[in-house]
Amino acid sequence: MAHKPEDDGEEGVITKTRPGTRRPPLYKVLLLNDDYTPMEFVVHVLERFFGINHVQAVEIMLTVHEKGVAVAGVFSHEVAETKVAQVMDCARRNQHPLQCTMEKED
Ligand code: TYC
Repeated sequence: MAHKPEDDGEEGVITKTRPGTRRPPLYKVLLLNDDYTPMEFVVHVLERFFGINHVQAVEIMLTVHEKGVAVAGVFSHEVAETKVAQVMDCARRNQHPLQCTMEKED
């Protein structure tokens, strides 16, 4: 299509982020360290409830073990709440003190 010299010819390309179009906030699901929960149990939880492969699950578990906390995943409020409940219920049923919380992303 013909266009003036100052026109870039990029017609119909939407670049504006519309004011008032807000994405829902995301929540980090965090695993906390403790001295008693077995490492293999934490790895199992990461695989089962977060769909994380074994190698990455070991990596995340070791990060929690060394740093005190790590992110298991980022989800909508409802999904994050479900993950926390599933982890806490599984830990309680197996009598491990593992703690899982959620935190709004900045
Ligand atoms: N610190 C625990 C141990 O030495 C292992 C552990 C890792 C516990 C991660 C909790 O979220 C956790 N057995």
